[in-house]
Amino acid sequence: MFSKILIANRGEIAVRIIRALDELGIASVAVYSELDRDAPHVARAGEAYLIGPAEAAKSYLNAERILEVAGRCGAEAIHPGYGFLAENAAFARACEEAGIVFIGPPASAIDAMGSKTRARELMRDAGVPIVPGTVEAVATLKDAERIAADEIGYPVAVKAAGGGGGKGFRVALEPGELKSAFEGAAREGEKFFSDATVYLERYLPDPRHVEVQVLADGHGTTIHLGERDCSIQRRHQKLIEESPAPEWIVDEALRERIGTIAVEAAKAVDYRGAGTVEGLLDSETKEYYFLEMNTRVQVEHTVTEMTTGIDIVKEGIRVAAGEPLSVGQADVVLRGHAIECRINAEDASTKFAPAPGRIGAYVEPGGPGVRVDSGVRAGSEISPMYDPMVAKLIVWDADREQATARMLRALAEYEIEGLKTLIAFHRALLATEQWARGETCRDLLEDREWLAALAFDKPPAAPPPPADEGEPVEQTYVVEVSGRKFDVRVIGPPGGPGAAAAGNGAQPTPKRPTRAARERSAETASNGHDGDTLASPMQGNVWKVPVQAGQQVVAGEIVTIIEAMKMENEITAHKAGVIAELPISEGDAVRSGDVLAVIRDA
Ligand code: MV4
Repeated sequence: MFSKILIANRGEIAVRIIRALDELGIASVAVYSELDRDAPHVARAGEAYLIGPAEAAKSYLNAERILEVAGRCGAEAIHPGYGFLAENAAFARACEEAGIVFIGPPASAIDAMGSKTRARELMRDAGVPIVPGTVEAVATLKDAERIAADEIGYPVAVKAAGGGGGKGFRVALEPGELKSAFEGAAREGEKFFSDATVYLERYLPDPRHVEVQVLADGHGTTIHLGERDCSIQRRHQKLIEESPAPEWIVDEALRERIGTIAVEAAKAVDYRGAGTVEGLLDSETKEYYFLEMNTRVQVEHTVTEMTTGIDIVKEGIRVAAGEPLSVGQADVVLRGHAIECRINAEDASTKFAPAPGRIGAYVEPGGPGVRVDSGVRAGSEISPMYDPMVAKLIVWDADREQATARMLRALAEYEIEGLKTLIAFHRALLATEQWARGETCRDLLEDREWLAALAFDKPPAAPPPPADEGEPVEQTYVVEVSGRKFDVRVIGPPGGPGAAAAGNGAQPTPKRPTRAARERSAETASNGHDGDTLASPMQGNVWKVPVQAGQQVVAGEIVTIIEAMKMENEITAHKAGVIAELPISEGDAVRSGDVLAVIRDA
């Protein structure tokens, strides 16, 4: 077994991995960006090293720097978590060349599953059912038109070959829509994956997203841990996941069948470690189709851990160390029902717009059957630079109905001051008939009126400012010596440099936001637009501007799409009129409160 592992990640998953390492008696090494100096994953690890500025490209994606730190501190392996470098085959190879174990599958398996067309071809050859469509790239619109009309039939899905998780996914319900779907998917593929290649699938009307957790070791064992149902998603972002699927959707025989499909899929690419086979289930015909394989530990691995009692992160580490899995297929017994709610810093009432900010008071729920995997604490800043997920709330109970009641109770216990999160959305959704009936809730997630009722009636209270004067306190200063983090304790008067990181030994004092930040948040709170001016509700990058100055718009028409926190956010006209000013163009960086357009009455 390893004696020291570096975690190339941040937030809740870094903390989750460190917990596994603590239990296995393995030393942990955190890496962090300048923005994450005070982050829990840094405090929690045995050692921590600064790897660069806030931008992920210069820190958490900086493979060279991370490998250099691993070499310097003597880590024998790197755990990538999810996101960042987790599915980067070049990084897996670079680890191998540096003599450091990449905790994940072989680079060849990442490559095979990374290309969706290659994956479909491999799966078809292995006898794994794939969604009917092409296994080869479709080069031109003309080809697409012919194949859609003669071989697949409408509606068709156009997907980017480099895609996954819904990026570069467009639907053409009829021939007239194919051109824009084809071009849209290609453009998005180019933008996100530097690959404009697309392929076609039959579009299934209202399938369920059902995925299977697999584990494989280097001793010939590949097993599955049952399914997760992740059908509650919006714009391909999963919001709620459960394991198992509702019993009237997946019965024991179907579980056996899709479990076997998933094991076959993993074996076809010589898989190692923890992975997930994603698929679509037609709930009427019970037909199951392979969609893609995620070659990493996933956000929602937790619900499977709750129903199987198997620690998926630890099993992945064991396998990477060359050990056999600690369980065989016969040891996998599903018990009860688990549900996970993603607690994102988002505002469901404004189309799930990112809502970064600083957390004031913070109390996590507890009690029987409740698990919280979080990467924050009181005073933490949720930055627009990273993923908006602040925590995952997971519950377990004997069945789906009781697990739902327990989740509602836990959501009610959760206190997150100063930040807009999806807690209210989850409470509302889990109380619906649709959820109780196990529906995919796709209509509800787009229902403006239903979501509008979840609006925050007032800006959440700002965190209290720390006391400016008083008794001498013990303060912990974070000091970096040659990039390595040390905590230095100083007894003295409060205030002074580094005082923001001060604590009384346990709870850190929330930082007071800078004046500029307070002013910015006041602007956002005032709704973003007054009169003719449409102001940006968020910080991000202008991705598209489908309108032009001088053009007439109706209220609700898309004025621009801003990319922030990995999400595309449609910003719509707040009133009808003529666009008098349009001071933005594609690629611009905008801050919260910046003017996007001025719309005058026509
Ligand atoms: C599909 C589909 C229908 N037909 N593919 C792909 C990524 C995943 N996030 C959802 N994806 C879908 N792929 C074909 N050929 C419908 C979806 C889909 C979906 C599936 C199950 C449950 C909820 C969904 C929400 C949006 C899209």
